Amino acid sequence: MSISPAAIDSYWMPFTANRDFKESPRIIVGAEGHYYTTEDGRKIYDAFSGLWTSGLGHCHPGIVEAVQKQVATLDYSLGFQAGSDKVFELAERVTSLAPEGYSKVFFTNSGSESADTSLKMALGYHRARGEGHRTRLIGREKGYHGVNFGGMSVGGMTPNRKAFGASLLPCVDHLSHTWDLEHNAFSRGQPEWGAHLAEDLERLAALHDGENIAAVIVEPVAGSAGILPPPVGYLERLREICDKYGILLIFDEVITAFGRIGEGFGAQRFGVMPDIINMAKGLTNGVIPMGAVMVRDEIYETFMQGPAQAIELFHGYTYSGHPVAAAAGIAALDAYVEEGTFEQSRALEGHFENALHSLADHPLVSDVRNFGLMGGVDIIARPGAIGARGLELHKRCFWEEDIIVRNGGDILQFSPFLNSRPEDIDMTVAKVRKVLDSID
Ligand code: PXG
Ligand code: PLP
Repeated sequence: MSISPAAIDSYWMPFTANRDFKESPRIIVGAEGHYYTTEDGRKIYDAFSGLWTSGLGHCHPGIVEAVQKQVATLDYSLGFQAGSDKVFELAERVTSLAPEGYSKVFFTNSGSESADTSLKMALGYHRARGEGHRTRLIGREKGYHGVNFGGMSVGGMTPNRKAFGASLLPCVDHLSHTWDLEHNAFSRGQPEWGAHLAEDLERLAALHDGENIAAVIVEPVAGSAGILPPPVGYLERLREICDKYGILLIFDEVITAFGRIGEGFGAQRFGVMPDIINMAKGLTNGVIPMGAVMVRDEIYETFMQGPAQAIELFHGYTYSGHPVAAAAGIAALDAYVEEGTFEQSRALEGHFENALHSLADHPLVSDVRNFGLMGGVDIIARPGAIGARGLELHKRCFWEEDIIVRNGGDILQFSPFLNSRPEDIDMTVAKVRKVLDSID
């Protein structure tokens, strides 16, 4: 059954070139394992594992069963002054994957909500400590923290900000990004050059006074901006400077948590412990929307003041801790442990890195970057038509090669399943090369 033109026309799609899409709609109607099914009955290999979401594969039987059971048992429960059994269980399971010292989790419905929640927690924490003057928030150029006003303001992707400039939060500043073709082109994993870029925080501390800064938020590996791994020593240095000035460090791990870089959290992979960790996506394997913010114990304890009947944090969402999402989360976390998913991911890294860097010799490729199972390949833009070649590549991969390859403008992004087979990664890269060879 095909979708009517009126239906296609009715939907305002997110982060999509709507008019271009509606000329040749790419409609997905089913999924199983590593494949989508399209409306015209084709099986499409998903080289982006959802939208960084579905590392275990689609329609994972354990998660499907847990969701089906939960929705028939407790479809919804209010989460304010009451809560479902499942959300408490999930909170404990999330903290059990975390390094020591993070024992409290707050639930949201997305990465964007996690970003805004974490910023509010940072401001509230300082106020509770009698340091309400710490109002400044620091993000980073090329950072992505979702699309709500807080996350957009600390974010550093120009197209996401420019139309809304006048309404961005005040009291925000940005560290410089770490991408540098002159020193770091075609780096494998973490670039050797660039730890000194963390000193930019010293500059901002001098400018605003470190005592006025509440928090610094960064992605351990920048994702949306095109996969920018941190230079060796960079995150360690950020942590040191934050400690020096009493600034909270927030890691936005919406992409990097749950095995994408071979550990439960990127903090563990890098051995750098932030004060707050944001997550979403892999928390439920993408099956039901859910995000979370996990904090160091001291942050939670600082809020636990005043009369016992008083609400400590005036923040929450109608769907915070939704029982069906929580059931999906528990089943996803079970699967990660039972199937050894993080270890599978780690074991695949070397193969993925070599496969991706095999594209480096292509005349249309200007940079290749990777860390864990995150990969970015820069395609040289068509003169005067930024993004056109990237979008055409995505479309031709879909129509001609039966594969989903995500483009962010002219950057191709790769997010293989955590349990991919090496030959599927080779197949992905071979198909991309084939399309690159024939694109103008
Ligand atoms: N923080 C980070 C680090 C993210 O990667 C968000 C926040 C926002 O999450 P929600 O759930 O509100 O979308 C993200 C989301 C891409 C791409 O192509 C990445 C994201 C979303 C859409 C596309 O890399 N990341
Ligand atoms: N707008 C209105 C009018 C509401 O009543 C609510 C929640 O009750 C919201 C927005 C916030 O919705 P949510 O809690 O789903 O984020």
